[in-house]
Amino acid sequence: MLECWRWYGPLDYISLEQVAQTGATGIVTALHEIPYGEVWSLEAVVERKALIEKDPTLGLSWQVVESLPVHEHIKRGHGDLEPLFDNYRQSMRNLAKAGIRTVCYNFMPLLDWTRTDLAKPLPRGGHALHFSAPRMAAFELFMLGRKQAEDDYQPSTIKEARIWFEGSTGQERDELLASIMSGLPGAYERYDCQTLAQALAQYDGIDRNVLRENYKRFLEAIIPLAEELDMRFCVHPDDPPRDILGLPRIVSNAQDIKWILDAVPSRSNGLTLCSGSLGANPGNDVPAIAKQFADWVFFAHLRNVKKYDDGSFTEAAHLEGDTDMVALVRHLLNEQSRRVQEETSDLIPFRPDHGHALLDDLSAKAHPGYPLIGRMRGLAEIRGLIAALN
Ligand code: DNO
Repeated sequence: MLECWRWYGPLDYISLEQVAQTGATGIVTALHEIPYGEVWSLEAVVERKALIEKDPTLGLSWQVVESLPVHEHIKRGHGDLEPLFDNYRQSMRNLAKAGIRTVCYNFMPLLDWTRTDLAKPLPRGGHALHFSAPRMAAFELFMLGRKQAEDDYQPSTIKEARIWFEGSTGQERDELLASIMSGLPGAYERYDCQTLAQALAQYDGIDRNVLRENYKRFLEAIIPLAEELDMRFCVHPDDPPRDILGLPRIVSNAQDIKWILDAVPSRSNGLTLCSGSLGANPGNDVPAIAKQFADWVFFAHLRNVKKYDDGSFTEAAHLEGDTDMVALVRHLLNEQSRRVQEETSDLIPFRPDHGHALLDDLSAKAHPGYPLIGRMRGLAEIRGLIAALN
């Protein structure tokens, strides 16, 4: 498997020189500054690649695009989609021309990963990302005024939510909103309560079946070209893997994954195995999912979560938490050897996904969830695990 590192490009607080010292060699990045729906020009792609590969002593290369974002209109099936599909396909051609062939994307309506707390103190020091069901309920019910959210939470969670809300300061509510919004990377619209309510209203009438139709239309528009260009598209699971804010989520479990692979069967239509996203749903056995879909895993995000009964979860250290990381990595390594024997395929790229903020991370700037030292710890642990299993 190929050790990779997510780097946010020139927007990142972490330099390529620092990335090189973690030991990773593959860079996972995107042209985050380009608004959703616009073409990634060949010049811009080539320029970013040259920047990554500028200093050969660092030994870095751009291996995976994360993400080539899918415009909201495509997810909603709104308006004339052909120009958006054309732009997407043009970006694909430009990436392929530059030799970048693995592309991660997601099909989550409106939001990307969602947390309520970006700096939950850990018992022995350091911070983790955290999702609190009561805080999310407080946000939905009392800040956003989404009445139907009452059906999505246990009564005890709603009670806790009310207590928190009534005792919270304006600043705490602002922080909650900012945390919930911070999963959206790059050039995007960030919502406040009012604009989020408006954006949610645009999803009225879009249930999971409609969203699936829209997703299938997207796959049909891009996968034939991906085949032609020998590209691997790998959908990222929903995070958390369940409906949120009343929005349907359709990439949350094994049945969903199967539906996607069957919707447009192709060697170019595959999966980003994100253990942390899938692992937040108690119904998901992540190593079993990895085993079931092993030959469709084109990219892996490795991290762990600790779940609580009310639906809350905390990001755990990479080898701690509820997912058996040893079993999971074993399945991926088995698949890796199968590919090497049968297909002479490339190594499966993986990255340590997220990390705790530890030591000097606590005083350094980083994108939420993406500190230097915590992620390096995660990578080092997984590297050790791989060496032991090999
Ligand atoms: C979170 C990431 C996601 C991922 C996108 C892919 O840390 O794994 O934001 O990049 O969902 O489209």
